[in-house]
Amino acid sequence: MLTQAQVNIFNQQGFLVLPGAADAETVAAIRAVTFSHLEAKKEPIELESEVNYPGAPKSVDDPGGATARRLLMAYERDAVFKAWAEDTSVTECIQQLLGSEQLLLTPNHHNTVMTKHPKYSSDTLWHRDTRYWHYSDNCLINAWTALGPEHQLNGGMKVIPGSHLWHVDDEGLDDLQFLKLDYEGNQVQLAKAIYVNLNAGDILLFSPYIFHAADRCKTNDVKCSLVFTYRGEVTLPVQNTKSSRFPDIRII
Ligand SMILES: O=C(O)CCC(=O)C(=O)O
Repeated sequence: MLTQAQVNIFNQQGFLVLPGAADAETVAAIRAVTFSHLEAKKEPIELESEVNYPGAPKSVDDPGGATARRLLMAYERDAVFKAWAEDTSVTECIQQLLGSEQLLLTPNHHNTVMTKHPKYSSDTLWHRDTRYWHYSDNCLINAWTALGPEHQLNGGMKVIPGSHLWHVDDEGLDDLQFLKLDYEGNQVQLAKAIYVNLNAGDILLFSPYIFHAADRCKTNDVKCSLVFTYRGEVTLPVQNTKSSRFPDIRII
């Protein structure tokens, strides 16, 4: 279980790293399935060329156009991913942070192996995940397991600590609800951004309401991370939205 100090960090900063949460054997098993599914192009896959983010190939016919960005439906994809999503050493910590009786995993958001490939990956600009999510509140938690080192050069995660507690003016966001980089009112907050350096097996727990971003991969190795989203019983998906498309899965 987490210490009170860790709970306080999560509540104040909006994120918390659990170093070495997955052991080397677990990471190796998850990586083996990931690379075999990438090799086999096992659907469903989101391609870099589909997202239109800076750095991504413009179309599937361009060089690198078939590069995967995310292996979707990770929980359903393979028993190795499912087992990690259900591992109590992590899920009980998430339940503790949520202060909930139950813990549910949503197959509708993240539920993915996020990949960043050399040459053809993209920049994800500053956003809150909740921009296209529909819940009764924002008390969800993402669990991002690093399957290798993650840092500034290979597209590692950046966060703005404490930004899950801000109010942001509409003028501070562009049409896709990314933080405007040239908006005066965002400068003080953008200056607080940090990279979250991770090693294989570390977990980054973060509020989907925190502003986060990541650059493209500038190294020669594929970076990959397994990502799931959880909620407690009081946080309900709004019916007939993307967040209720598939029923949530009871974990605890
Ligand atoms: O690795 C990235 O590009 C960031 C991914 C991300 O923030 C997201 O999928 O919400």
